[in-house]
Amino acid sequence: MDLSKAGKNWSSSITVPQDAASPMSVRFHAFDLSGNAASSPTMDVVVIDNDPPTISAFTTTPVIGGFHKGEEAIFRSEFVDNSAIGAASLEYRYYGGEWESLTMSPEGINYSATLVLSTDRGNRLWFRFNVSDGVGNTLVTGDMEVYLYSQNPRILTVPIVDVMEDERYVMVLEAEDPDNGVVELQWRLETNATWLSLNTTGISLEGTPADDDVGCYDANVSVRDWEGGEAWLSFNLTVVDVDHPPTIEINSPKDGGKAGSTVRASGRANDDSDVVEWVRYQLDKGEWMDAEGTAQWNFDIDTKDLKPGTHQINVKGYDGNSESDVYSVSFKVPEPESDGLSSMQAIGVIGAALVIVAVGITLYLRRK
Ligand SMILES: [Ca+2]
Ligand SMILES: [Ca+2]
Ligand SMILES: [Ca+2]
Ligand SMILES: [Ca+2]
Repeated sequence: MDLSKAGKNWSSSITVPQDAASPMSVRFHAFDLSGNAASSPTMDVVVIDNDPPTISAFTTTPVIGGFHKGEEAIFRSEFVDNSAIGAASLEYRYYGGEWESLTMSPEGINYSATLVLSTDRGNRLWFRFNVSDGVGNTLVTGDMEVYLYSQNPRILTVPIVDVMEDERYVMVLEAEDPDNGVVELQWRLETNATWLSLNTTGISLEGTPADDDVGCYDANVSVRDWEGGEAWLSFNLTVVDVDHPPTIEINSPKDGGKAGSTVRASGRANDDSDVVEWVRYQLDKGEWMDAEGTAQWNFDIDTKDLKPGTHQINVKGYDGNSESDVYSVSFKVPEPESDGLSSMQAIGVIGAALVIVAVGITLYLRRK
């Protein structure tokens, strides 16, 4: 190309192409008006690369918006440089954290890096690419923010599915969350078992079913991690019927009462299944005998041959399956003679005793 004259100097400018090899060779030629020519030696001019790499595309697996804590995220990117890519890295940070760096490796025309997403550093991740061409030109892309989804908690409890009537049911609830080791999980219970409730302090299901509660129930227990993660445990619960022995009520005689010539005993027998096959009674340690009736029962005791003093009546019932406890009541049979005569006899005995003491004292005094 021609040079143009400015004062004593000749000059020109050229645009060095981005892909120019280095060094570039330069040589000057000069001619005078008579046709004489001269050439300079060839000079080497170093071409310095001042163009940073550029990013032409990037992808992630899973796609942005589908990142889950604890899982791998693969970042792939295509970088272009006018000479060559020297180094590439993925820079990332979590909420409140410092930037960290992961080297990206060539993979075909791309560079890639695999990041295992932290389980316990929050729900947000920022990332960017940092690429250099090896001669000091660097591309740092803008920060990109990604939401990290929480993993679902896992319920560890194996449900207890049977409970006996009148027995305390306690099922301890246990769960773990792969994201958050110590976060407090929120439990919920849905059930048609009115006798069952969620004890949120101890985190357990508790309740005591009664005879009326015998039957089958559905229970759904759920647990949440406050980050959108949730788990369910559904099971059937059966309250098993228990046939309790009957109970006995003794209405008469009153305990400790005085008996006449006949003691009429009566009362009731109650059973959870309303079955009372028999009611039996025993006087003191005698034979067991059948009472009249069952749910309402009675019997008579003739006291004519009983010794004066306290006697005991024992009563028990049977529901075809088990015997009740033995229920007892006592009564008193009085002395046959009147109280007046007994007193007179007592006075006589005391009088005789006084005479003996008086004689004894007299004998004692005479000896002295
Ligand atoms: Ca470059
Ligand atoms: Ca979680
Ligand atoms: Ca029952
Ligand atoms: Ca029963």
